[in-house]
Amino acid sequence: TVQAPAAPQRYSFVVASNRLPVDRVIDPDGTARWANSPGGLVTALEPVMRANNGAWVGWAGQPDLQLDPFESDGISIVPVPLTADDIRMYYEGFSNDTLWPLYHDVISHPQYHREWWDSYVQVNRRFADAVAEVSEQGAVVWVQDYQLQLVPRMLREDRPDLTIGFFNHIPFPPYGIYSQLPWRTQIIEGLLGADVIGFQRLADANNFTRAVRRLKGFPTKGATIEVPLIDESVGVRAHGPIPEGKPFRTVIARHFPISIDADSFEEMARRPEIIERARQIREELGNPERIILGVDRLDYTKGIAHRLKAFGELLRDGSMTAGEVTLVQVASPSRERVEAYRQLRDEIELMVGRINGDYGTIGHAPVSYHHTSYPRDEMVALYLAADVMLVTALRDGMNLVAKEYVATRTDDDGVLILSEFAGASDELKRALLVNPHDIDGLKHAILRALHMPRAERRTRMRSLRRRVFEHDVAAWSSAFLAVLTGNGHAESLQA
Ligand code: GDG
Repeated sequence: TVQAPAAPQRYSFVVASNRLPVDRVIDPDGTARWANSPGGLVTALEPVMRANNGAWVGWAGQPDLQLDPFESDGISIVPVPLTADDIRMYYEGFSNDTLWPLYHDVISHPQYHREWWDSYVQVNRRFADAVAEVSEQGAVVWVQDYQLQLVPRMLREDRPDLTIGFFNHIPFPPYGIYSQLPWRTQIIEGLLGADVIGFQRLADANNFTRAVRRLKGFPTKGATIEVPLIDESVGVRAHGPIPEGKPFRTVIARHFPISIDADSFEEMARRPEIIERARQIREELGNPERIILGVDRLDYTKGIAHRLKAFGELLRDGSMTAGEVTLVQVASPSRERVEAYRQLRDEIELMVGRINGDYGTIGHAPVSYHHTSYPRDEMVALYLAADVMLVTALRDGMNLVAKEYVATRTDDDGVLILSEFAGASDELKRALLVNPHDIDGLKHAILRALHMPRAERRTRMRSLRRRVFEHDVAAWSSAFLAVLTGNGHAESLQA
């Protein structure tokens, strides 16, 4: 006898993101298991998931893996499979080589390929189907990020009963740039399927509403967009008569700056073994007077070359010497199969080699460069060891590294240099704000940070810490979900 497949379990709160918050790890004895990857998003959403019968829909990180839903550390996981071709065209192609550079002000040239777009549509459809299948009647769905921008509309068409939220973790570009995209209208229509569309900065939300006006002509008032109920292009079919006086649904597009689990960073920063490790790091570097730190995925948006240029020139000018100051740069491997990232790696490593070759001594390399991904403990020890944290992004949705550095500084010490092109600069106003394109300005800020008196460091760091602890990632998710359940027709979620 053939057994009918079990009916899928259904959930009242469903999060969808390209990547699941779990990693498949192989133990030494060869058995595979799942480990939760401890990102801020999971930490923030875990309590909401538990209180509301929640599930997470996404890709498990490996090609061609057909998996049934499972539980990992109390989180219900619904895997969506991707083939090797999907990964090449939807993920590495359209997401990371079209949308990523386009949304970051075309720092690198976006590639436009029609077969990548077709794959993006197909995979978004697969995600929408998976979400629809596991969402119970009237559920709240929260779709994450630029890989899944078509999912809100697809879901609204199939499941008008759902309340749908979307959050964009990266910038939304000005219309003059956005309008390059051959599929610009379809993406706007995809997003407008949501009840609430969240962005990092006010400027991102404004760029989006402007694109809506230009491409769809829908009226907008502040954060509110009026989407006509007779317009099927945004996934709305009027069921029954259209209410007189309100022939539209309202979509809210506004900013909800994301944050970190500040308490967990602070807790780690107080552990004696991590404090000891910070001391060791300084010693291993040869006890320089000052340590400057950069921590980034190796990405062209992060402005790593700009910071190396400024640092190299300061050594050349004699403003500091290799023995006095060390720049520790962690560049964690990222998107290594995308050509622009391979070129970037060569460019950065050439610069590091030049600086160390020109200004290093036998005992001191001015740049301590690490193309690797460290465990979280080591990252916190590095933050503690750093007198100056250098964040020089050319464009960045938020930049969590800046907030993590601040959260670990329980000693109210350390100086944050922060690019005004990172979303975090809207909040972290007492950092030394810089324009990373202005190399002289950047050099000036580095010198100012290196020589800043203790009293000024303390006042600035206290103010930064207040902001990060008051607006942590839990505050971010509850703010978003409150607006979402207020605008959709769902009951409010349990906190
Ligand atoms: C996107 C947006 C937005 C990095 N290297 C290691 C490591 N990391 C961790 C950091 C931080 C995270 O990765 C990076 O977050 P960022 O926010 O700095 O940047 P993106 O990866 O580009 O993130 C960004 C974010 O989404 C959230 O919305 O802020 O603007 O681009 O947490 O600590 N962690 C460990 N080892 C490493 O080597 N353990």
